[in-house]
Amino acid sequence: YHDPNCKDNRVAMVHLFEWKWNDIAAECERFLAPMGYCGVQVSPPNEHVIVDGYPWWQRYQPVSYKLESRSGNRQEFINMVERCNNVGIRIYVDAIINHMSGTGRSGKGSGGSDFDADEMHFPAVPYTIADFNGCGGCPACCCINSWTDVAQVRNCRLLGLTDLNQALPGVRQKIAGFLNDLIDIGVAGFRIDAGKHMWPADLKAISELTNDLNTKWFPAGRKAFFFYEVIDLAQVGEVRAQEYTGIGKVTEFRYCIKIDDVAGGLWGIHGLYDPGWGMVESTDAFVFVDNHDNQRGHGGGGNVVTYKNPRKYKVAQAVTLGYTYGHPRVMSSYEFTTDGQGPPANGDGSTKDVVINADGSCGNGWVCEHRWQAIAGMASFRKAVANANTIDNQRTEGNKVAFSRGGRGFVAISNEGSWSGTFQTGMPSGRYCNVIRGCPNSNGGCNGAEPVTVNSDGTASVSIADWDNPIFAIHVEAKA
Ligand code: ARE
Ligand code: CA
Repeated sequence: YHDPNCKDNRVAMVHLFEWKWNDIAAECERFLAPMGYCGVQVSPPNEHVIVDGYPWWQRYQPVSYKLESRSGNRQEFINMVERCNNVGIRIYVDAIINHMSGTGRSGKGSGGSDFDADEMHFPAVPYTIADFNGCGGCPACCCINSWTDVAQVRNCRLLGLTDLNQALPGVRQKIAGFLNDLIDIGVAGFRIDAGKHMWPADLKAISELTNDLNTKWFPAGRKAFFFYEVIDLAQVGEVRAQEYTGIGKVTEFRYCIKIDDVAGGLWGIHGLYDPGWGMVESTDAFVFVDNHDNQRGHGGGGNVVTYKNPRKYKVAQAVTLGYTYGHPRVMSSYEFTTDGQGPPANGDGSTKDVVINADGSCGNGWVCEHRWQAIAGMASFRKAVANANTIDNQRTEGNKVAFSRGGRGFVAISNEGSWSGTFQTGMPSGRYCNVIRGCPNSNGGCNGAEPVTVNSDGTASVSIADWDNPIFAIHVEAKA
């Protein structure tokens, strides 16, 4: 359950937040596979409520486990999983299994199913009131109003969302049935939403009911990857991220705060992983610079760097993808000005297509951070160094840092203007492309910059001069 099931040495995951299945399928083939990404976290694929104005968060209120959502229908989902797996890109589903829709909602979901949340009536699963937690032991609102009362956090309603009782065998079976449908289609794993709000023993029982991965793309006997969304900011009395490390990896939200600091002051890179603050060990940590919640002030927001600050964001991503701590996910956003704003939409509320401009950037309001050359280049770097778990030749000078990764890659980042000189890269001699500028091209050169020569003693002359892209990175899989 800890293994992301990547193809070859691929590592980086990208969250294509609110993308449609057809667009994701195309992106796997045209960009993610060649750039060395491992996989995609997709938005919740199941039927959800429809809220006026179509905010993105309507998809976090399930109506059923039918694969009919704003991103597309079941057949489109199946096609995406096939096309992505066929080029070695994995699909991870954002699974909402803590709850169904919020109270006060009823009518029809995105797949046309009837529901009535106040009656806890979700006939398309089916769930009835008996499948939900009652309000015993909860505050009068039946909701969570203390984040440090563990039983309340797990048994009462998060944001007023009707709370399933995962201790019941029937509920476990239905959730596992949903996960197994996705596994059989070919997904590689799950982000378990609101993991903090479910008991680890119940989650363990559910994961043990899941099938092995589809042998069309995975070796026999492989299990799905599980990573749990648990916001642990080390408050006294809060649920601890470590409660989940036995059943999968766990989101490390303290990393978002750390990386924001480090990207501003690179001298702090030694403290990126801070066990004294209770951060989980590297092999258990699922890390990201920002996520779909905290980039807009939801879910433990504040003090995170986002696409709105591009230079610092690239530095943060370069450290995240270049360093060794945790399993990394890259956020891919759409432009927004208000927190609830949904994805770019047509007049009828349907999600706009992702269009790709001639220069490789995205149009129609999609930000596509994962396509920024600095970030995509570092995704390819992470693949090249995947089996080199050491940091060598680290050199920190003021607000600048350089290090190599076991002879497979070398990175230098400057946060204080240009930095040039002779560096020990630890790499085999040869001609390499600075992947922050561009990839190798078919003429034996590099796009965007001249090749870099590493001498037989491992030294190279390195120069960082572009204020907006203050990073230099070479690796053994991008030779000129
Ligand atoms: C919406 C409305 C609410 C309304 C509700 C029900 O905004 O006003 O009450 O619907 O009708 C997302 C949005 C929510 C949205 C919800 C359902 O963020 O705004 O509610 O969808 O549509 C806690 C949880 C953590 C959770 C965050 C948001 O622990 O699991 O809150 N994050 C996940 C997802 C979210 C999603 C949900 C869960 C629900 O990533 O996108 O919500 O499926 C401290 C605590 C944290 C706490 C945090 C809240 O830091 O330690 O535990 O996070 O505060 O700020
Ligand atoms: Ca719960």
